[in-house]
Amino acid sequence: MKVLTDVMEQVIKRNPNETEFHQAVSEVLESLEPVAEKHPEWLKAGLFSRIVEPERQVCFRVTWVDDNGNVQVNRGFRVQFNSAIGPYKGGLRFHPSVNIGIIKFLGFEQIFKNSLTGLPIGGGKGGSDFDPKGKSDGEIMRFCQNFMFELAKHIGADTDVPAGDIGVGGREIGYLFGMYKKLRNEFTGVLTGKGLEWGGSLARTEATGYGVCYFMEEALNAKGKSFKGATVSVSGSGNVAIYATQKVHQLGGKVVAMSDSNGYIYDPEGIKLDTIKRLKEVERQRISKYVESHPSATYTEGCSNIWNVKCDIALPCATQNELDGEAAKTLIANGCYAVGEGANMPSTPDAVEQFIKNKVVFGPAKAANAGGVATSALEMSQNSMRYSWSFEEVDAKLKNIMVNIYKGASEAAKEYGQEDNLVVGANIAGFLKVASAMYAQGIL
Ligand code: NDP
Ligand code: 2IT
Repeated sequence: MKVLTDVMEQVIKRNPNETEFHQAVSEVLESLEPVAEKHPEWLKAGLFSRIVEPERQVCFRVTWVDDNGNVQVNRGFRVQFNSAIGPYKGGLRFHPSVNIGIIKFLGFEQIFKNSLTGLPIGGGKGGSDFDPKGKSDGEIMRFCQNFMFELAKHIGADTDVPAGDIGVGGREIGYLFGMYKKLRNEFTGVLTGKGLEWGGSLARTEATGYGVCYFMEEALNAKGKSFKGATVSVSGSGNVAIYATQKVHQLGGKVVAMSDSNGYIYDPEGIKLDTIKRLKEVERQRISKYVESHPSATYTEGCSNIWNVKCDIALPCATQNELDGEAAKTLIANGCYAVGEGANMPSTPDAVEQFIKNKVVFGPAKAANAGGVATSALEMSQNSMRYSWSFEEVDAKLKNIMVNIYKGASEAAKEYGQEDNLVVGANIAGFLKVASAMYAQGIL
């Protein structure tokens, strides 16, 4: 459709070199063709050109002093993409690869993901090109404090509520929260993923990984399949990968491969998660160390080779574009029949095409990994009530949300003539609510 092609051209022209952002927008706009045809009033209201432009983006200098007394300079970002259905909500990523294009792709995806949860949260994302690897606790703390010094001017419990993402976990959220509280002299739910003693929600740590499995179990059940007895590969070994692996094991599957950015381990007897948790959550070590205590396992250099391992179900839980068309073909040739995206946009467009064409049960990131942010929204509710729910209560709500996301995406896919295509279904279902809200609120 000409209007959507024009929007895409404008996005490329206006945001040169932001390839990940182009990729994310292009996929969504393609899915929205039938919606645009059905809603001429949205076209007239310029809704499609508006939704691809962030409401606000801030970029700032973060200066800090390392343990050797050297001054270090990093760049901080917060993109406040869309607030039609609630305060901006989305994680902070600390990784040397971070730039404005990456934060914008993540923020854009977040709009639709957050809408799919059914909870009142808008879309945003932030982060820094700061590399936490090899830094002391003191360096991490000083960086977080200086980052928050600036970020505090732009966020708030009813304005914008950041959380974790790659390189930002409980430790970082603690330092960020402490500094926000000191600067504002107020104790509010301005961040999620907080510690349990100071406003955090039970099950938030587990939520993204568990949610991916709840979503995929529902999608698999619809095809007469399940995790029970399945062999599973999970890329990454961070927050999402660890708790996805835990839930796969609880559901009766066996995870045989995990990775980090250096390489992957293969343990045909099933990965021993206690070892991974010790190495990654406590010692902050490389995954190669796993083989030292598990002789049944092997380590292979190069993280993308994990997709050569034969598996029934693949859960990419590391980072964007980690699974390309060739890897998708290899997985399919080896009998893989389901893929659930724990990471944001881990499959390249070629890979997604392979999965859809070959009828692989494919859970796209926006839908499959929405459990993390959904539970963040539950943390916000608990903070507002000054009350907390039990683990079982939060977990039950999370499961219910994931089942509903599956239903919403699969129904939208069917309604728009693309049965079983959850990519199209999730994009449409996520978009409809935000679009109606933007339309109702006028030309802004
Ligand atoms: P963590 O920092 O806890 O873990 C990230 C993992 O991915 C690590 O194993 C890391 O390896 C690996 N990784 C990171 N970057 C790369 C890279 N460029 N190449 C290869 N491997 C890489 O992050 P999370 O587990 O929180 O996040 C993982 C993914 O899930 C991200 O895409 C994130 O956006 C997404 N996500 C996270 C949510 C959350 O609640 N945390 C919610 C929804 C999505 P290494 O240690 O070697 O760097
Ligand atoms: O990508 C994501 O959804 C997250 N990193 C979690 C965001 C959140 O606000 O919990």
